[in-house]
Amino acid sequence: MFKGEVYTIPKEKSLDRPRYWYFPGSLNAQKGRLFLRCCSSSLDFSTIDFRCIEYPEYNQTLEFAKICPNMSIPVLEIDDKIITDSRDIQRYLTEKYPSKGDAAVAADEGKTKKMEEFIESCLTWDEYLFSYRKLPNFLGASMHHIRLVCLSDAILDAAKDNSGINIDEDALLDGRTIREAYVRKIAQIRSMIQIGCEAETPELTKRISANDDCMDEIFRRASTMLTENSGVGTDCDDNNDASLLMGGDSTNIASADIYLAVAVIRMKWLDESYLDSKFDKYPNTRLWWEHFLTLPEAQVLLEDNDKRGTVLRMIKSGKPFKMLGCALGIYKAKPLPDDIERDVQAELKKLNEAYFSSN
Ligand SMILES: N[C@@H](CCC(=O)N[C@@H](CS)C(=O)NCC(=O)O)C(=O)O
Repeated sequence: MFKGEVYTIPKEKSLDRPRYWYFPGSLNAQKGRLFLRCCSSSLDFSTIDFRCIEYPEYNQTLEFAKICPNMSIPVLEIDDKIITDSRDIQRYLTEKYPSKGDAAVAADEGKTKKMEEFIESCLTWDEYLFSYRKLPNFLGASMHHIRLVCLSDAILDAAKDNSGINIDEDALLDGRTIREAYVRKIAQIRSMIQIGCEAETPELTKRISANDDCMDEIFRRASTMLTENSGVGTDCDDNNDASLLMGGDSTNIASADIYLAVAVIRMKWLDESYLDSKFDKYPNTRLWWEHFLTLPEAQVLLEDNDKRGTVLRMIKSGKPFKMLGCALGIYKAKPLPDDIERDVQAELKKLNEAYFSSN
């Protein structure tokens, strides 16, 4: 839903060390942290300025929209670039600071093609649909509620006469005006509420089932890659050498491993029996996962997915009060001016049509 971009900024405005905007619970941000963790030694992980934001509040502010017009995470500021999409982050890092695993893949045309195909198939999995349909409904709905409160506060503040901002003329990095960016974002969140939190319609049931087929295809491909690249047999009986998806040195993670790992840990969090059914069907993928977790680089993924840390972060950022406020109807988005509301409705209609016509 939030396809980002790569923006080039004047060299004199570029930072002297990379800055990474993220939140540990975000799957796309987890990917980015792992890409950075696995990069070549010319990019020292310990020198990166990691900005863990208050999510999903801070990313809706105009301050954040100025670096990422979609108001989504992750964002990587590096060299003379601002990169607002995890796929673009992966491509940039693979080109400029390749991990040992990705460098080995790049040296082999056949493997490069296979890895690209694998990543593309991972990207067709609708992580949002999976996650929000599994999350307790009150939790998903309140997170969206928080987004809508922050979005309307931000656009209403910017539209005030004394704000010094012209929402119809001041443009963001992608050329959209502030009004356009906020109208779209509010419509996106309303559409996400319908898709992820409201009663399941027959159309949604079809999407959920297609999404399951998609995950099955990802595991089938992963299993085949393990057999072809690593010699790990599909039934695990013949060879117990743990290995990685692209083969080669089994200590060198490649991007393909990262795409699969973030999806696996998301499934583990939300529906462990679902994950087990995939591991049971493709047993060598279970072996891959067990091996992946032993690698030092994988520890950032475990850190990001630490359950105790997540609960503490939620408490610290006042989420329980906001959720209670949502339930009692006292924490709610301020109404939008008529013209903005009309634009949001029109955009919402377009988004829903596009979502249900694509498959
Ligand atoms: N295509 C983008 C998607 C990024 C995305 O959807 N990020 C989510 C968090 S996982 C987000 O920031 N959503 C907007 C919000 O929560 O307001 C990417 O891969 O980086």
